[in-house]
Amino acid sequence: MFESLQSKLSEAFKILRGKGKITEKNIQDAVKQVKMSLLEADVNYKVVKELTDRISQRAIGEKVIQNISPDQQFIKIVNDELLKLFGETASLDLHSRPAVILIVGLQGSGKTTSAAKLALWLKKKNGRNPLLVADDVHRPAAIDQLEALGKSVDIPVFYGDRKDPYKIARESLDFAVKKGCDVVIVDTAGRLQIDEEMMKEAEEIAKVVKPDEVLMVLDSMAGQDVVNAAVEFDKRLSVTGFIITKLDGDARGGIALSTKYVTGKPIKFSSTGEKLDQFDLFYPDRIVSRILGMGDIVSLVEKVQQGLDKKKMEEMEKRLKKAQFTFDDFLDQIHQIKKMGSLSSILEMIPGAQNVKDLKIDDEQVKHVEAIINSMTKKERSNPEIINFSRKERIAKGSGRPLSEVNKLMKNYEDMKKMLKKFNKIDKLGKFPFQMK
Ligand SMILES: Nc1nc2c(ncn2[C@@H]2O[C@H](COP(=O)(O)OP(=O)(O)O)[C@@H](O)[C@H]2O)c(=O)[nH]1
Ligand SMILES: [Mg+2]
Repeated sequence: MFESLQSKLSEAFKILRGKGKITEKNIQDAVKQVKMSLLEADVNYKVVKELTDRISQRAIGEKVIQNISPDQQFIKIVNDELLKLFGETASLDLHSRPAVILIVGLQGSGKTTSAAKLALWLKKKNGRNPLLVADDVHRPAAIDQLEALGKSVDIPVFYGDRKDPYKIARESLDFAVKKGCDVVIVDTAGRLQIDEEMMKEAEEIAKVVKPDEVLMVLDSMAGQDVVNAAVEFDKRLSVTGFIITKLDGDARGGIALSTKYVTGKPIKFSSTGEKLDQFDLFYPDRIVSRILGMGDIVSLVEKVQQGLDKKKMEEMEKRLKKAQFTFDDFLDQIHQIKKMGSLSSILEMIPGAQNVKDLKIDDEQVKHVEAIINSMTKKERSNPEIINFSRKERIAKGSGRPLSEVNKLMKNYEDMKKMLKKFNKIDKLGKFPFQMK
């Protein structure tokens, strides 16, 4: 799957390979190649625009990381942005008893096969007791097809009078209760194209069975108009998610990459073959790693990025031990803490830190603190004790913050320093409390 997209994207990465540094020009070239690759893979143009805008913004804005080459860094960015496009792995909401899943989609997309696969998946992975309902009465073979599939995995199939889709739907619910089935999967008829009659039928069936989930089946090998069909189905039937099929073939990627963005609804399952167990939840990270074929590089960059933060913390630790805590460190520390989450949760782990009041940090505050520190001279930052009243006044003016705020920051700094002195005493007895795990 996605071979052609993968090889085109690797051309984009090559543009940055061997380059000493990332410049705006070579990023633009690489992004342009990414754009072309995606368009050729039949990705919706809106998706392409959004995605490449984000990639180029990040690539231009991001600092070059030591030990990572520009193309590796770029690959990581593309990876992250593709992941964002899919969102989290989504599951099913099957709380009612029996829960009902309506399977809809165009003809040949893989509805009947997917219905059986999903039944097997729910049985095996979730311990559910499914009932399959053959509600495609337009193609006589469709009922037989589902019946055969059900038999092969020992799952009951209901088909009623084989004629009236609404009656079949209604009766299937009673049948499920009688049989002790806790989830009902209804296979419906599809057409080659969107068709009013088909839509009406699906709508009417939905009214009868009141589905918990409406899953539309999408053939990943189909053209882009399938995404438009998805929008239409969603409008009429309130789709809750998609099953993307035939990912074992040479799908171009367009359907997989466009669906979530265009419809706002997640891809929930992927089907990767004709065998009934070739079916699973849709895992965005696996798909992205297939699209990029760069799993190793992505994890390398991740490791280095984590390592960078760790190295910074270790340097900080050394300086703190020597009580060389400056305003530059202060700012750095705030940024690090912000990245890690809430300050209070970190402070809780530090003995004595409960005495430091009012250290809640929000973005606005960080900006103000940053402004104040930036208005200090280099000398002031590394020797805060020289900051007298007139210097404070100058700093307040320069940063556009009130004098009281400058005073408060000085006070916080003093508190933090005092706290560190305490730590250093503790350290003589045991471990330094800022130890990295
Ligand atoms: N290779 C492959 N074939 C599939 C997959 N899903 C369905 N098919 C095949 O696609 C064809 C149409 O499937 P079917 O379930 O009858 O589609 P329906 O018309 O939507 O019900 C059948 O030959 C299936 O075996 C898949 O994930 N991979
Ligand atoms: Mg079918």
